[in-house]
Amino acid sequence: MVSVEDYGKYETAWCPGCGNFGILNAVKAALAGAGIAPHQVLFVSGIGQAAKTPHYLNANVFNGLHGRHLPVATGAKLANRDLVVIAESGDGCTYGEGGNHFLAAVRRNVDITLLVHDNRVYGLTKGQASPTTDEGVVTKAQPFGTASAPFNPLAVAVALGAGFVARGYAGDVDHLAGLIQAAVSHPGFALVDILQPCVSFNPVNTYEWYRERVYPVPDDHDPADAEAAMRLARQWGDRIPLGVLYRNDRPTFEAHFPILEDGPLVGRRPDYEALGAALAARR
Ligand SMILES: Cc1ncc(C[n+]2csc(CCOP(=O)(O)OP(=O)(O)O)c2C)c(N)n1
Ligand code: SF4
Repeated sequence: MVSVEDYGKYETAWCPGCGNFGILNAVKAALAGAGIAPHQVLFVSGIGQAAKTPHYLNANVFNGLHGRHLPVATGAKLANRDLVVIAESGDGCTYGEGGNHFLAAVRRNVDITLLVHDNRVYGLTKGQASPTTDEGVVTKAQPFGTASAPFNPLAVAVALGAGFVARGYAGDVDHLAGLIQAAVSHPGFALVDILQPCVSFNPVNTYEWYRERVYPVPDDHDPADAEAAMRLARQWGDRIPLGVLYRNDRPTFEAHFPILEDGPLVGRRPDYEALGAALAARR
């Protein structure tokens, strides 16, 4: 049996009260609850406060460059599809620096889970506007208010036909753990965008602000209905829906490559003779 303790307990560099703590606890609860042991998981992150999360987990970890977690996670999954691959980073890292990789991952439908700690600011670099900061919000770097309209990751993911699209909240750990478990078990690309209060640099989207607005996706919502999902994805302001907004079962990226059918690439020995012959034929 796998327990939360198997995922370890480490000292963190986060501010007291940061929403990242709730997300870390939800990740551990989700994996332990699903019976997934630490050696079966690979976490891939970029740079930022959120991207430190895998440092605080006893599992396989690749901590790479800002915005480049999704290409690395894709490569790892293609090389070893026996691994549960979880890409985890902030909204800046994922939707800003890694924005094009996000679009490619959704379109490809690689069987990985993407957890985005969406605190709606660049936290590590002290609170500049990120792609999800609302227009007009004043930060130290945007003293006249953020000039761009916000990026809506859920609406974009639904529009591109992502396999699994959900929104969680760091302040509701049990609900979030359930969403993460569902995302990990989905066969295809699964996005969980997680509302995460940043108590140091986001004075707008606080725990209190979210508490007054979040509500569970209605029981009669059909996640196969893309139009209904899009309506929920675009809802923001007074009411913010939490839960699985959209899902479909389109084929994964991996399913397009017959070479992957014979098991993980990491478990196979290259045929050096055939490789040598192929190279020699090109001399
Ligand atoms: C290519 C590149 N650009 C910029 C930076 C500087 N940088 C490091 S962390 C960071 C902000 C991270 O914000 P986010 O991804 O939202 O995560 P958070 O810290 O809020 O969790 C930035 C801009 C960098 N390391 N590499
Ligand atoms: S700056 Fe914000 S995101 Fe970073 S640890 Fe502190 S509260 Fe969390």
